[in-house]
Amino acid sequence: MALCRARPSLGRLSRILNTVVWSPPKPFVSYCSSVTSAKIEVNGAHLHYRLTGQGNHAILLLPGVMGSGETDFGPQLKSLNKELFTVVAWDPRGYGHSIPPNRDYPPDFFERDAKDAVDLMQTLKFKRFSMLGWSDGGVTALIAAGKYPTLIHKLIVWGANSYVTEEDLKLYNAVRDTSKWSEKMRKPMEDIYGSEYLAKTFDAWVEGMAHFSKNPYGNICRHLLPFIECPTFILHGQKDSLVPSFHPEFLHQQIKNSKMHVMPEGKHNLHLRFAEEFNQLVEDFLK
Ligand code: TYC
Ligand code: MN
Repeated sequence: MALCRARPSLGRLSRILNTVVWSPPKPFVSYCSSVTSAKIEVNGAHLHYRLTGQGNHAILLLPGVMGSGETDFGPQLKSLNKELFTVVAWDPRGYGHSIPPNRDYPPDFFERDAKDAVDLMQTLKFKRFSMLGWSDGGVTALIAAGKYPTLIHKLIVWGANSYVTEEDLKLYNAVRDTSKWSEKMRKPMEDIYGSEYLAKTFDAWVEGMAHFSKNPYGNICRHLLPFIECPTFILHGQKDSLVPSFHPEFLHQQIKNSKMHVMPEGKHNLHLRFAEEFNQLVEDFLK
């Protein structure tokens, strides 16, 4: 892991002050706080990721639908403890800077993301790691933890679901038309994708989710939950209007080694809106 040379002394003023006021010796090296950005080939796709920190505990951050490291995890890349953790935030294939390929939604798209995510971390030589998955990224993380239990240290999910109900379908269809999204939601996404890719891809996502509702019990990954072995922390925003609370409750009931925490003022984006509180909860759980 790269180390940065400590900055040269501040110069005359500090030398003068140092002769008067004792200050502790400065270490020769200090840790970089910068975030690096790179691409690496995994399963035939050139996956983009951001990386920061130099701790022994590796964490993968998994964004939501159409999400990427920079759009979804700014406060986590900035503020999670860099001496304890090495933080990787990936852009799943077809999202963020991991284009091409263009995104598609075959029936196994979450499994494909889960394999890509795990293979990315293996390629980067993080043998065993924890995962923080938001929303669709939470679904991916649940699948990865259920299918590759020996590789996953700890798991945190929020805004995730393991099946699709009629109520969920109504919620998806209500936001299907991206031209009707609020400026605040649409603008950052359009800047990355352009309006056409955003509209087409999000529509295909809704279609993909609708397919799950035809499975028994609307299954996405319910069958994998009993195979999750790692300590799991399920967070939920009481005011999340996109994900009804029966989803986190079901996860809590099905994942044996899980605990759940509800943030009363939290909405779907609780890790951005209440970043400090969220990061603290995460660090306490991972330590
Ligand atoms: N799962 C989406 C995500 O990954 C969020 C979402 C949930 C969107 C429900 C619409 O009705 C919806 N961010
Ligand atoms: Mn990115």
